[in-house]
Amino acid sequence: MKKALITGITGQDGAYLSRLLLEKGYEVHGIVRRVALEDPEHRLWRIKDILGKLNLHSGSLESYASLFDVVEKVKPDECYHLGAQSFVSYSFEDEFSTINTNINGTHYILSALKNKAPKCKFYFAASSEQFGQVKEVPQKETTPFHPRSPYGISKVAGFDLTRNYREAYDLFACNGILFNHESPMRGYEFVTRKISRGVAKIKSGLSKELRLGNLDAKRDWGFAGDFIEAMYMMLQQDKPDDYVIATGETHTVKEFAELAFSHAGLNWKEHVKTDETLFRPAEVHELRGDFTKARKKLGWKPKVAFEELVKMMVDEDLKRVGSG
Ligand code: NAP
Ligand code: G4F
Repeated sequence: MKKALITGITGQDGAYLSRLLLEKGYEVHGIVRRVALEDPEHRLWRIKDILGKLNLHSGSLESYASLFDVVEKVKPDECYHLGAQSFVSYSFEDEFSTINTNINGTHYILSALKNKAPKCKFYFAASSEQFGQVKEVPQKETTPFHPRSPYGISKVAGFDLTRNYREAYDLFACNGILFNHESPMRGYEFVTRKISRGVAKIKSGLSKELRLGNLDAKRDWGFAGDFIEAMYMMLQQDKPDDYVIATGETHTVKEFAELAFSHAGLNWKEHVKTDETLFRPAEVHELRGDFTKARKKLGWKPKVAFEELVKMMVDEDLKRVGSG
């Protein structure tokens, strides 16, 4: 039985990926923070129903020793490094901890694998945020990086560390440059979930307005369930490589909000208020990915389209707040 180790197993992608790997017959191990084991009801909610099938180990991305111990104990065949401080906005508020966790965490796990499981295949959760002030539209694997946030900078460093471990130590290390991907399991602070949850609360009378920042930002939004399949596919190839994973379509935050509100029979203009305090010090204005390489080499393509994604998220939140 193959063994997979997932950092960030409690997050959106970790929750989808662990289900996929269990279905494929893997023994699935995950690294979680110690506090999560003490408060499973809240901190493990995304993997609550599969907890009995998972092997969880406590560890932190800030501690080399804790990661080293888990890698030594598990000796995984595949490692998916998804753990990170992933909220771009917060990375401006606490740039030092974001940079520390995201860069050192990636470095620690790579080094532990090199020492204790050098045959393990490694996936790094790189990001379209690395393109930042974009040099071309759409962005592909060869587009130069120009990150616009401490988060983006940390992901460029993780990307380079991953590539360097591949080139210097022959580690089977891949970068998945994933564009925004969403789902009903998305964290509440990200704009899509903030909108779908906001719509559900307004529809059920629990709230009247939704405060948002830059409505003109454009994102290439896909479905997390589709995107995690690409992670798995990258590690099943003969050679390690880097891939852009995206839908190729871009939409503004305003379009997302308009569709989400109208799906619930509401007019977004009556409820959405622009709040200048939610604007970022430096914005990434337009992301659109070209996934041609992934289509040709991995045979991957997205299945869920924008409209379906928005409706899925709103429907799920309406059910959760009890008005669906
Ligand atoms: P997420 O829901 O925010 O999950 C992040 C995970 O990292 C959580 O399990 C979190 O654990 C863990 N983590 C954070 N700090 C940690 C620390 N110090 N020690 C141990 N674990 C820590 O993110 P996601 O959306 O699933 O994304 C997965 C990865 O892909 C992230 O690296 C993200 O940056 C990257 N990415 C995401 C997207 C996207 O659109 N979703 C696009 C490109 C790249 P807790 O539950 O304990 O906080
Ligand atoms: O949903 P967001 O916070 O996602 P962002 O910044 O694009 O980052 C996400 O995708 C990256 C891949 O490109 C990942 F690497 C990263 O980990 C994360 O998953 O914001 C999307 C857009 C931004 O332009 C933001 O300025 O929405 C705009 N926005 C407008 N109002 C808002 C809001 N964002 C948030 N979070 N909250 C608002 O009220």
